[in-house]
Amino acid sequence: MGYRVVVAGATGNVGREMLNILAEREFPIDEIAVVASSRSTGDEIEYGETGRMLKVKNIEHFDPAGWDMALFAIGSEATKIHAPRFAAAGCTVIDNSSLYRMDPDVPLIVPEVNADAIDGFRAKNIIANPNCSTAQMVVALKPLHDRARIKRVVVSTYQSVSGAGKAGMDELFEQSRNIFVGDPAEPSKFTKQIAFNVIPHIDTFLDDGFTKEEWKMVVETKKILDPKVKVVATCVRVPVFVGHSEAINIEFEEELSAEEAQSILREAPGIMLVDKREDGGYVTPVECVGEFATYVSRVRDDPTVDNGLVLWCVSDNLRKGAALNAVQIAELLGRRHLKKAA
Ligand code: 2RA
Repeated sequence: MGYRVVVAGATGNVGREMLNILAEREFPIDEIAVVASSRSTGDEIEYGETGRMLKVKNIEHFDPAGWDMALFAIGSEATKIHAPRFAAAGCTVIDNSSLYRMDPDVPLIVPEVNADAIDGFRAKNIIANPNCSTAQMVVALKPLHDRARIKRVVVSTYQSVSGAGKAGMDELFEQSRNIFVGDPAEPSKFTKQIAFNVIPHIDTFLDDGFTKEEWKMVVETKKILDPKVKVVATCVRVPVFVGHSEAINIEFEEELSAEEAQSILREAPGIMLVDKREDGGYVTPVECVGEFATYVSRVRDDPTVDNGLVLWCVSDNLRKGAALNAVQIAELLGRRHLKKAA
């Protein structure tokens, strides 16, 4: 016996990946509904690569009563309207937007890091999925934090355009083509040309000069991993279609050599260590597309601080950074709280 599951926003980048991953991981489903805004109503979408076509329903008219859980990938504005409605009807919402992440009554979960925190979900019947750049970083930090207590993290991100949705991917494609043929390459989704360029700006600016993406990395890491960990981030958009990369400098309370960190990471859940210290002996974003793992490479001692390490971390932002983590939360929720008789 399986679950009755709704995927909201099924026609977007993340929603499609949610369907793919539910199918790939053979999530126990009795019935699945795909819902989206009225724009997509009536469209057909495949359930993974099963050949089974699902008709998109209008979320406005969808009655969530009797459905076990809903994976939301519809953005904060629509989430504000529909998440409380679904949750009140008894359908647990696993939300990919930023709306509830810092709500003290909503657990913010990365299963490899803070699975136990899910037990608080009943306060609102909503569970939040972290931002993509935070998710992969905390998976890499957790086993090192458990061993040597992290004091401070300095992270620079190299984030793919798929983090900005399909429009971001289209803009990189169109601009690249236009530049090749000599046509104008005006920015629209991004603030500057993204093709053959990098843009040190993701999400809106805050009063202190940081961007909201950078702020999210700070506050979400504290909520998921440890409020005592200090984080400072610089988030940069790069002309890569899928896969976020991060250069992470870590200061620990205790001594931890690069060699021991490699051994710890080799065994850590969700991590694939690829660190050969030779040409090509590291992972780049194109190699992580479609994968479940968070890849770690280039682990080395930082000689400029006491107890410091530097590493490189890459993951499929649509998967561990969004859809995979949401499905892992659904699996955890099922195992711990919504058990179905076999
Ligand atoms: C980005 N963090 O990459 C966003 C997506 N959640 O723009």
